[in-house]
Order: sequence, then C-alpha cells, then structure tokens
Amino acid sequence: MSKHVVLYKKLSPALMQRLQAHADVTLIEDVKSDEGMARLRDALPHADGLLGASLKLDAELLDRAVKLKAVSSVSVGVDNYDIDDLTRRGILLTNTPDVLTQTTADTGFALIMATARRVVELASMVRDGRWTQNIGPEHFGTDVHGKTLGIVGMGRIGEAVAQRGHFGFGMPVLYHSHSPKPDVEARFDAQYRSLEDLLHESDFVCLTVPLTAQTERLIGAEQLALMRPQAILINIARGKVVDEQALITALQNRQIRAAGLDVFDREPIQTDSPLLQLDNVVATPHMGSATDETREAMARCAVDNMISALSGDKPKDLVNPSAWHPH
Ligand code: 8YV
Repeated sequence: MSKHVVLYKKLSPALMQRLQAHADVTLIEDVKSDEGMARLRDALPHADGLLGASLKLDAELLDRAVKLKAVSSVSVGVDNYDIDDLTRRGILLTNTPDVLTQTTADTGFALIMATARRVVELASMVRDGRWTQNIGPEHFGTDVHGKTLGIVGMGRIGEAVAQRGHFGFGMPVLYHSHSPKPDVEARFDAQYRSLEDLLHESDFVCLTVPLTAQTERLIGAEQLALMRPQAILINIARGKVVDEQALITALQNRQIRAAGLDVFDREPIQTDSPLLQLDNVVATPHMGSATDETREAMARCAVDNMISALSGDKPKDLVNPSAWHPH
C-alpha cells in the first residue's frame, strides 16, 4: 500500500520526482487562499505525510489527518507547530536546520549594512532622480566596522552572525543566550551579557532567537528604552519576538536610530503599517533563507526527512524524538 504525502509548498521537479518515487503526492498550491485551504482540509484524511512551511498546523487540521505519521517542515523555525500535541498524536515533526544558517546570517548582515548606511533610502533617491548634488550630513549613515554587535540568541544562526561581525567587520561581539557559550567566546572573542546590559551597550542589536513562550514579546518598550539613541535593531528571528507597536513608537520618536526587519507580527505585513512609512526602517519579506541554493537544500532535507519517516527509518532532523518508536 503506497503512502500518501500532501505537499503545501511546491518542490523543484527533481525533488518532486524524488518524493514521488516513495509516495503518492498531492500538491496543494496557495494553501493560504480559501480554495487552497479547502483542498488541504479535503486531502488531510488521506495523508500519511505532510510537507511544507509557513502554515499554522492547528488541532482542527490535525484532527482531520487521522492517518498522519510525519510532518516535514521546510523551515528551521517550528513555532507553527504544537510539538507536544504532535508528539501525543504520535506524529513525527522534522525541520531543516544547518542548511540555512549561513544564508540567514548573510541576511542579517545585509540588513545591518542596508540600515546603517541607508542603502534603500539613498538608492531610491538616485532612482527617483533626486540626486542633484553631493550628499550632505542629512543623508549620512553610520559606520558598521568596529561598532559593538549585540546578538540575542546564540544558536547556529547567532554564531554565524558573530563570525561575520568578528572576522568580517572587526566588531566587538556581545551575546545573550539562555546559557553562556565558552566555545563561542573563544572563537569570536564574544562576551556574555544580560539582555539588559546587551541592549544598553550595543550599537547593533540582532535578534536570532527562536519564537517560544519565553521569547514572545522579548523586546518591548522597556527593552527598547535601554537601547542607545544611535543603536539599530535587526530582527531575523520572528516578528512576535518584538512588541511591534512599541517598536513603531520608538522609531517614530527616534528613541533608536533605525530598524532592519525581515519578520513581522503579521506576514505579509499590512500595507498600511506605520513601519512602512518610516524612513529609518528597512523592511524585507521574510527572505532570511531565500536563495536558490538554500531553499533547494532545505526542500531536499525536508524530502529526505519525509522519505525516512515513511520508510520506518529515524529522520535526521527529528524535532520530537520522543515521538519516534522503532518498528
Ligand atoms: C522560512 C524561516 O520560514 O526556516 C525558517 O524558520 O523562517 C524561513 O526559512 C522558510 O524559508 C519557509 O519555507
């Protein structure tokens, strides 16, 4: 009896072929549309496996997936899943760590550079024909090299950001994490700080923590008030790690210099969001891992995790090992 995988994120032809060699596959395109969601709901009762990303997999959907054995997420973040509920249901959850680490850290530095040197704002000035004379102080940015980089969250991506800051830009690196990381301190001459001290001492604050009950709204009005007026906030984690209204107020009042944001409370961000009206905000569309190479590598990991799970083998990137029971 062949297995049935429901796919809600398109795969390249090569990866689709790889998956179809092991299961029947139903592709649900545009799962966030009403029609797409209706098709997903109809397909779930027949699914042994579910593969995709950026969809909140809630209990109502899982209740429909009576045969489901594995969910393979094309993401490293797993905040879209109730891991305990999946485990209780005996459903394996896998993700795609590692393959996106460097690309996401590159995005972090793209935002650091773009925000500090006002690249988007000034490039728009050129494009719009408003570059009519040598730029003056009103258009100056701020240096990145040598400035203090504060990293909130020291996992794989945080380490890759620290590497870039230390070796690439000669930045003193501070970090806050749930526990000190002596190896990171040795490799990048990094220093552990409390969150409060990091916010007070850093010129750039880069958020790389996963979204959990402990990190939701980690950065609010109180935390933003600890940052320096010339400091810049970078968020490549999740939008909900920041109190977005408090950030808007801090940016409007120039309480901090600027923000580079790749993630938002709601995605896509509402077009009338005040964040999009501020010239000291660089906003990108959750593109952290969005390169040809990395997204294909992520999808390949997700396909291989799914194939392992459906074949009765332990998947490489298992998020909930307690749900695994060798046959
Ligand atoms: C996107 C991410 O979610 O991996 C994550 O957790 O935030 C991003 O990589 C992913 O690319 C969606 O497919």
